[in-house]
Amino acid sequence: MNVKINTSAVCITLALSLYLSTISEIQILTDIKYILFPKDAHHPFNRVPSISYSKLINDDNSIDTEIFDSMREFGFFYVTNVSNYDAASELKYLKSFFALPTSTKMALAVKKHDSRNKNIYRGYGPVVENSGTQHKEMFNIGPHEVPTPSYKQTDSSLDKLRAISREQNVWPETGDVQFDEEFKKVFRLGVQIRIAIAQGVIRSIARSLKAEEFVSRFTEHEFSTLGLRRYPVRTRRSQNMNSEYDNVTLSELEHEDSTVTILTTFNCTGLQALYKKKYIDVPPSNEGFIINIGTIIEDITDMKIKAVRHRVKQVDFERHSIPFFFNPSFDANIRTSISGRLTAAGERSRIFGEWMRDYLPSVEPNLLEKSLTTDDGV
Ligand SMILES: O=C(O)CCC(=O)C(=O)O
Repeated sequence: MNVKINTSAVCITLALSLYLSTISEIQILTDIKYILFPKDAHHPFNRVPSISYSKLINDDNSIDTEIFDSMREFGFFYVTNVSNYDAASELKYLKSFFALPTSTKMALAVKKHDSRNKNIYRGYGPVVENSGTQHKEMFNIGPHEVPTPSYKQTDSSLDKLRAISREQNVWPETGDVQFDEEFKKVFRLGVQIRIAIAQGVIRSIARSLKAEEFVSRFTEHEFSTLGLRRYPVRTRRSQNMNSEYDNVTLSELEHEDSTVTILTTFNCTGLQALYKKKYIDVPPSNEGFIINIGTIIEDITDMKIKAVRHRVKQVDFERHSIPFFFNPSFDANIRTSISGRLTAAGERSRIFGEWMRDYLPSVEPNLLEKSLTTDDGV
């Protein structure tokens, strides 16, 4: 690669950087950088901010404008310098999990994939061949370690689903006790770190919107899920794996999330986000996290921040990622926005649990048995 460096531009930038960093005028520096290095301007995501973890969880309101502006323009931002977080360790245990024998993984499969198992919502999902634009292996972990609340067949579908939202985790039993314990430790901590980040994000958005009530919609977050993902290299390609938007081959279909996502992509490329009608590569999260919101939150916040449309393009290496979907409480009001307007989700659902009862079957057919989604015949 032939890289040309403009030495005077480098010197001016360094000098300004030293001066400006002392007075925290980083945005001015960024703007000057685009004048000096026009190439950077072609990658708009270079302007997406990295927010310090400690400022976020300690409610330092100096970060609020940066978060809000980035959520409004790009629909995402980064959180970095996360104390107590070791992405390399998560990646190591994620890879070891997916390398386990199929029988060990299938013992943890959700009921949809093995009807002998009890777990319905959290657990293992094998790669489903010929699934078009979706091509991934999964293991889902939630925040609940105590037994799933019991329910009776005569309970309403909503009450049954309320119990499922608190489904107890299943964990691998490999015969190697040390591995099993470490695996649990790493990902239980991973869930806690991401919950703390998500709550910090919600509080920051609430401050920006002057809407303290917004925070109370997330007190329980029972349905939240950490998803370990492995995207294998495809051995075969066909037209139904290609995007209808621009014909790029995908391993995750274009979509918007629903609530709040704390995403780990390690050093893997492949994630793309829609910006000004074009899909653009999102720089990997490396040691930190990528934060975005989904359509329900966009609507509750009266469209003041954006649910970014994104996808994963097929890459020529085995890809790994860990999205954490942080959800409102099962009983949270999703019917009205902060300003009191009726939301799109609210036309059918009063509370988040009701919305999930309709949504899950549409994105994961057969995940929930019929008795969990309808009250017919009860
Ligand atoms: O793997 C990624 O980078 C993104 C995953 C994603 O968009 C999803 O699971 O909803």
